[in-house]
Amino acid sequence: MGTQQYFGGSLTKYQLEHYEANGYLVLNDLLSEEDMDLPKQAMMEKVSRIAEELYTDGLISDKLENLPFKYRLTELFKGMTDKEFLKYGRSWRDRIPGYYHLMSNPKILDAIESLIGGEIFSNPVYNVRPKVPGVAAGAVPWHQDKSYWPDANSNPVITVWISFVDATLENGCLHLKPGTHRKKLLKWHEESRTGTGYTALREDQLGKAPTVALPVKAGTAILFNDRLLHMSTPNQSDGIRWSVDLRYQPTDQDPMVNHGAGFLARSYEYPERVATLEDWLHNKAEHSSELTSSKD
Ligand SMILES: O=C(O)CCC(=O)C(=O)O
Repeated sequence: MGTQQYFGGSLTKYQLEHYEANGYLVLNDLLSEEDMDLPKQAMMEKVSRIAEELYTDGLISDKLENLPFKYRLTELFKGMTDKEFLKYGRSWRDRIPGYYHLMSNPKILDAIESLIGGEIFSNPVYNVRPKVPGVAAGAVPWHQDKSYWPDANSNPVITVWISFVDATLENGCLHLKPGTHRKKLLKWHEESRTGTGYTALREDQLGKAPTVALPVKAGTAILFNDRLLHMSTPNQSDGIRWSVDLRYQPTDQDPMVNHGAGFLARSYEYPERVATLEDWLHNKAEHSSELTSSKD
């Protein structure tokens, strides 16, 4: 492999030091309304697909097409149980073009480039999260992201959590424990109350690090290390707390194929291999042996 270009990218020295010391970094207003438009359309498309299915199944008589992004999904499930909601998953990972555009957004990749260099793989694990008021599965227990891929030889994996509405204390913003990224992977258990199977830690495993709550405006990104302890509280507002969490890692790490197909999001060495929307829609594996054999 040729020389990698490290520490291009958009983060300042101060931001890099903050990430290094605390294991996370808040990039206020990283994305504009325009950046969020296609991913938001993708979310709305998914909601429409769900509405169609509920309608066909006779569970609703009105698809509520005119309700806004922040409320429609809640109203569609009004009077139904968590179980009916969870049939569609606690978070979504569909191949809808707007998500590719989000994952390939240069503002996000520029920030990631500062942390891992310019050869960037978009990890297969990404979650679109409609945190709906009153649905217990919306609250996420304390955990380390690494607990979802304990055996993967991939380090670092950087989560980029992006708020698509203002995330507040009331609607269940992210909470984390600065500095805990230096912890080894803790022994977790599977949460059994909500039917989500979230990985979870016990209170007595969390240590003494203080908790920081991060209410942020829509379009803000929170980057964090995959060993950092974090959680989110229930949504006690009347609107949906929409967010998306993406993950990135260097290209020479385990692509975690058992989690799905990730994609090459940026490369200075092999720009012609960067996945197009069509590649992504077809789950084309950029790390296939055909491609990697010529790389050594
Ligand atoms: O969005 C949330 O509420 C939790 C997010 C989370 O746990 C994650 O991105 O790993």
